[in-house]
Amino acid sequence: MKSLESLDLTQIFLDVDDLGIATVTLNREAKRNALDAQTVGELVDLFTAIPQAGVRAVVLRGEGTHFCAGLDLVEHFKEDRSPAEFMHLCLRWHEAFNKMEYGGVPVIAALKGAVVGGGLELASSAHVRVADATTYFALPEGQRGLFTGGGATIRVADLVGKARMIDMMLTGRVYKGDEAMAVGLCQYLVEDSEAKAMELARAAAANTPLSNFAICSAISHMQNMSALDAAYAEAVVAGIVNTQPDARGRLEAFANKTAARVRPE
Ligand code: 1HE
Repeated sequence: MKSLESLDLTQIFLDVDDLGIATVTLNREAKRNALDAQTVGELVDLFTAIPQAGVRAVVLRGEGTHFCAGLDLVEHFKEDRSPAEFMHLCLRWHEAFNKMEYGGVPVIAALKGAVVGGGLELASSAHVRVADATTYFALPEGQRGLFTGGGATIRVADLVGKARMIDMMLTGRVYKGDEAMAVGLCQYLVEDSEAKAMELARAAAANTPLSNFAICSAISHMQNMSALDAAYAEAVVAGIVNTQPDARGRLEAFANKTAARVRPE
């Protein structure tokens, strides 16, 4: 297991603050943060290391005015890949995104500008998506002579449903603003997506790490199971999480009437 300090990151900038909140920045502004093979490899390394590095939550952002322009189309053109080569590249994308989604550490995506193609596949691997007025979502693969390869058929279809995803891919439909919220592409639409993402990361980081581990891995795993198996797995996970020593103080505070109550804002 590599520590965060020993990672050799050239396309991604990493900053971890005193609260253990990691800001992960796609750092290819000149290429609109398009995902080349090197960046995908760095995402694999980073999200392999994060779950055991004491990180409490992650804010994922892009440098510049766009979150991510998807697959590096110029690299893809120049490499002139064989089917097997591209299949193996897609498996690396899946490795990176699965480590994000199933890693047990909350990942909050701070979105702006283009969240397109593989950029939307990346965003849909985060646990929470925060958009601003500039953010727009699209799957332009159809127009480029391509198909999704980074998990959109699973995660984007989960967010918006099969029919909307097919429409986006066939017709190049672009979603933004209230409509993007309404179809489930983002959960927050705010003026400053980065500030809001950090606020949400701080809120998530205040939970016990074991609760967050369950929330940010078990729910995804359970979606892949039969209802019967998921119910069994839920009971097992709850057996571990709901009896954790870290929760005793929180439960005691509730029993003593000193804990905050759940109220609408
Ligand atoms: C890129 C990429 C890229 C920009 N690969 N280099 N994704 C797409 O189809 C989206 C393609 N990109 C765009 O539509 C636009 O670039 C943006 C809307 C994202 C931004 O527009 P803009 O006007 O701010 O920038 P630009 O002038 O188009 O691009 C600036 C530079 O970024 C330019 O490079 P330069 O060397 O000429 O300065 C662009 O070539 C470069 N650039 N986007 C490579 N995507 C696992 S399968 C996933 C399949 C997919 O993701 S398909 C969807 C691909």
